[in-house]
Order: sequence, then structure tokens, then C-alpha cells
Amino acid sequence: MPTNFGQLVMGPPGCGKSTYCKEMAEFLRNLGRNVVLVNIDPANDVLIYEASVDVSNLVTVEDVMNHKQLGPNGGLIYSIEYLEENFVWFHEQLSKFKGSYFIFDCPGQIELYTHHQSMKKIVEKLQYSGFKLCAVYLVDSHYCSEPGKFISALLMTLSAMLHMEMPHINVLSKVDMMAEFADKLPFSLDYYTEVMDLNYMLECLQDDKFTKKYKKLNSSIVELLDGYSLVSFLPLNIKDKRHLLQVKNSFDKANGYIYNAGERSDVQALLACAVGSQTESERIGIDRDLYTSTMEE
Ligand SMILES: Nc1nc2c(ncn2[C@@H]2O[C@H](COP(=O)(O)OP(=O)(O)O)[C@@H](O)[C@H]2O)c(=O)[nH]1
Ligand SMILES: [Mg+2]
Repeated sequence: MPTNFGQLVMGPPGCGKSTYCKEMAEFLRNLGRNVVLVNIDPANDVLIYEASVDVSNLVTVEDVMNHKQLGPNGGLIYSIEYLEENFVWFHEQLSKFKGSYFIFDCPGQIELYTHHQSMKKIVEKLQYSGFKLCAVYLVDSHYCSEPGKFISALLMTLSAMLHMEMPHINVLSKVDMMAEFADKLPFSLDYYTEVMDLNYMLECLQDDKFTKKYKKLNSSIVELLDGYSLVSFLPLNIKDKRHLLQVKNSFDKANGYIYNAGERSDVQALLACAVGSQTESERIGIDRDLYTSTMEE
């Protein structure tokens, strides 16, 4: 029986999930992969790609809001709970595309990834029925513009990693926009992607006008993040093919696609992908020049 590989694209609203799904699907299709796009964001009323499976055929937030007298957030949570209850429908839809590579465009309500149970249960059911999945968690690079925002993004990302309990890669999206707020960035791009020594960030937090009154809390949060030492990001400008390739290599390792699917038959390419044998400048140096030149002036 063919294995179904795939990824769930998660992250807060507006971080670029749907755009990523569309562009990554195209990128992978150009490499010869048979990609199926699945929309599981019931709030996605206008789709920018053609979805082979669309949760709106089962439930829409608008209907839920009208029938259950809920607001947009409650409506979305209810819709995902409804999808979980109707997993048989969902599985039947996906079964039509056996052996494909699945990209799931997920909703932007982060409580679904940090503490609510339905997304986790949907993932468990998919894994139980043979899907090999990983999470691609997008965070808008605008979060780097203030120390408090960056720390909250790290906490949110860490919570999602711990809660979802699945192979996980994190992506800092829209890095092409970083030059616009370069004057606000005390550190270079690799500091944010590698999440280097957070004591430097702590110093910024202790001086920042919004966070300086919470000195003990700031220290505890930084200590917690340092203790887990799990969060790092890959940079992504959606128009940059080198970034798409880096992200692809990373998610293919995360869910084991490179070891099973036989797409990259060339042994050297396989090894390079498997052991991550890239030089530092290949991985991030070009980006530093492109996106942070104004920061270093
Ligand atoms: N500059 C820039 N804009 C992006 C990038 N990725 C997405 N966007 C824009 O961000 C906005 C929100 O993207 P969308 O995919 O709808 O986000 P979602 O709510 O997470 O699905 C759209 O206007 C996209 O064109 C990127 O890499 N660079
Ligand atoms: Mg979207």
C-alpha cells in the first residue's frame, strides 16, 4: 500500500500559510511530486489555489455562526471539532488521492495548536490511518520588530511543538519585509532564526518600555525557553526558490519522505539532504546580505 506523506501548515492568522501552500505545491510539482492541496481552514472563503479536498464542503464558519449563535472565533473552533467528529468523511475524501503528497492548509487560531484537542486528535487519526506527517509552523518575521513580540512568538511556537507532539519545523515567513523595520532590530537575521543566546534578548526586554516592569517574569520566560532549547526557524521569502528548497529539505527529513519516496535517487543528493551538509553561508549567508544589509549600516 502506498504511504501518504504530507505536512500541516500551521501558524497565526496572516503569517502566510495559504500563500506558502500554493507556492510550495507549485515548487514540489515542478520537481515532479504529485501534490494534493487540502484546505482545512473553514474560514478560508476565497481560496488562492485549487483545493482537491475542501473542508468548506462539510462545514463553514458562516453557517456555524448563524446556526449556533457563535462569534467568528467560536465558530471556527466548533467547525474544527465538527471536522474531528466527521473524520470518516474527511478520510474518505483523502482516500481518493492515495499515495500523493498532502499539504494541509490549517486555520490561524493558535489555540488549536497550543491547547485545544481537536487538531491534535485529527492528526493522530491521520497518523493512525497511515499518514506520515510533519508540522510546518509559520511565524511572521514582523514578530522580530519588538523584543516582547519575539519572545511571545517563541513561547507560542514552543507550546505548539510540545502540544502537537509531531515532527515539527518552524519557519520565519516574509523575511523580505524585514528591511522595512531594520532600524528596530538590535540583532542580525541569524540571531532570530537560530534563537541564539536569549540573554541578549533579556537585556532588551529589561530595557523595553512595555516589558521593563516585569523583570522577574522576563527572566523566567527566557529561562524556560533556554531550558527547552527547541525553537529555531528557517527563513522564508516565498519568492525565493533557495528558501523553498531549504524548507523542502527540512520537512522531507522531518517526516522521513527522503528515506521512502525515492524521489531523489541520486545518492549524493540524498546524503546531503539527510545529513544537512550545507555550509553556513549556503544556509543563511545570502539572506543576511539580502535582508539585513540596512541593519548593519
Ligand atoms: N512580502 C511577503 N508577503 C507575503 C509572503 N508570504 C505571504 N505574504 C503575504 O501575506 C499576506 C497573508 O498571507 P496568507 O497566505 O493569506 O496568510 P494566512 O492567513 O496565514 O493564510 C498576503 O497578502 C500574502 O501575499 C512573503 O514571503 N513575503
Ligand atoms: Mg489562509
